Amino acid sequence: MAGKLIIGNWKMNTRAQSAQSLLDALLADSECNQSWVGVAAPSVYLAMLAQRLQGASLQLAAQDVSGFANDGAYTGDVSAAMLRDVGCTYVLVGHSERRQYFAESNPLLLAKMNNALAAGVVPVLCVGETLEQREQGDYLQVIYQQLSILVDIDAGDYLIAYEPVWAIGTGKVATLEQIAEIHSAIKTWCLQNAKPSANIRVLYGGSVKAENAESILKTDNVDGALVGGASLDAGSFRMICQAA
Ligand code: G2H
Repeated sequence: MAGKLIIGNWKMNTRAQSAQSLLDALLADSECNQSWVGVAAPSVYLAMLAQRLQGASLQLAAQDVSGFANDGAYTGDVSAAMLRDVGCTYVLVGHSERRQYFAESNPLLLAKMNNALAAGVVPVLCVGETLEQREQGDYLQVIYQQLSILVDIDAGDYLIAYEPVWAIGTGKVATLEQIAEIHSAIKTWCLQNAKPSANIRVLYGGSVKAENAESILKTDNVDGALVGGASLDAGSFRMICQAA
């Protein structure tokens, strides 16, 4: 069933061989080889995987993009134009692991969003609170502060992913009430503050698995899922896609 978007985030996993095998398994599966399914692969493998995706419905995504120029002296960076060049449809921006380990903050993330939009790659802005922030009760303010960069985006099609940091790779999943509350709050905030207010889509991420995908995807205002660990197993990912 179309309508929900499922993006697998392989993070820093796979090797050339296993990435190709995993992609081949997804391509051979009609639940996964759909236009509303994507995989965010390590950047070093994107071009190789793009070759295999020719003529397929499955979409290619990147996990990060440069906030600098499209070309130039930025050693190690990969530009939005390069991602577009190899056929990426989506790029994750501001995943909590980037915020935590690479100190990515709003000004850089705004530049990344704008670069992706200008290159024709749809950015997926990831937001979410830590356990400490949730326990302190100010989690909505944390999320609004992360969303605030959207005020400076004039136009373009982007997605938002709500990923509570305490639920990422931990096996802890936010309750359906918690997910519904935050997704609704994000959409309300966007309608009131962001310019491209039409059709804001919010994905949920954080220990999404075959067992919980259906209930999460049926929750109000959940427009899809960003799937980490479970996307590395074709069988599990298939069941999540099936629930979409
Ligand atoms: C959150 C998610 C995918 P996991 O990072 O982005 O990972 O499903 O392993 O919690």
